[in-house]
Amino acid sequence: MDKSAVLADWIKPNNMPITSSEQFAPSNIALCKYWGKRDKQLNLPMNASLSVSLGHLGTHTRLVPIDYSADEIWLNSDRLLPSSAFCQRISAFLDLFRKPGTCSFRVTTRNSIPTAAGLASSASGFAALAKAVNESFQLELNTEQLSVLARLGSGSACRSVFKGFVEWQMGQREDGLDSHGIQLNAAWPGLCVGLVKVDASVKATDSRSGMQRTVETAHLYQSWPVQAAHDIVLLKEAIAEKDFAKLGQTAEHNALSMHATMIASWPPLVYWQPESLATMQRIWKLRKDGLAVYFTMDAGPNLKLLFEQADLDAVMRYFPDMEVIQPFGHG
Ligand code: 2P0
Repeated sequence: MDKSAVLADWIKPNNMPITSSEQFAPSNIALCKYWGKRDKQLNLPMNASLSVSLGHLGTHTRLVPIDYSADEIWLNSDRLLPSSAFCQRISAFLDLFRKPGTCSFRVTTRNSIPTAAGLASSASGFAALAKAVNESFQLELNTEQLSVLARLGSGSACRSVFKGFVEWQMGQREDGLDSHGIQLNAAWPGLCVGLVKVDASVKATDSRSGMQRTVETAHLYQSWPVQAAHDIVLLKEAIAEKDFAKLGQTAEHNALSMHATMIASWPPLVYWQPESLATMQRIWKLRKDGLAVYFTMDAGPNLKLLFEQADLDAVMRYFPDMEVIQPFGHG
């Protein structure tokens, strides 16, 4: 099934943008990762995932209908070449909603994520764009439908439509209408996410092709959906019980298990740099010495530390350059 068929009921005939729109969506960090698709067209996942949204850090997107024959796309004050991969992805997404040749847009995208943090922005970017399209075309979609829309742009974007803790339910339907984020009714004031930059350069293998290679070549991958399903249960228990050790341990174990499947791919996918491993070893030593700090990692060499506000000063002593985010505010 293709994306247009999924959206057929939501898009009116002779669809035209009515207004401009400016929208924001937060970045998110997965505590149980999305890795592997059962449908590449629709970004339908092999497993459910669970994330925390990063408050005011994310993407602001402004969508303005224009008279020119091509889209004009800006990223952090730079106008991008229409042939760039970024522009092509955005224009292809907009093509889902407009009749060919009927309208173009100026899309202005500004990331409030510190560029040095090494955080991916496609999740917040497509979530903000989905919200802007919804307003501009007056589609009047509810939040779960918006999450479906965002997923069609980038899988993890379906979680960035929401604040706080978000579960991406994998769903069963072929059209994916049941595969979207839902917000958990829970908050954790004082929870801290520390961004430890190891290397901010563009990674060699993007997530999209990395996860495809893992699914196709890693025998170890067979155990991944089973572990992820179990980890979601543990994380929800940890959140309900405010059991930080359980949360940190489950998130770290989940991230390392995902990386194990990547390493077991062929050709091997190793996103770590020597400094990534050195940082992990420091964290394990700090934990052995009694400091409750854990980490998670995505498809790159940087680490995201998890700890509570009571330990903020202690963790900062060991990682003075770290950027700290408190998704739920102070404890
Ligand atoms: C996650 N990642 O759950 C995982 C962990 C990377 C590692 O979601 O192909 O950019 O657009 O659906 O969403 C990155 O994957 O991939 C990702 P597409 P996406 O955060």
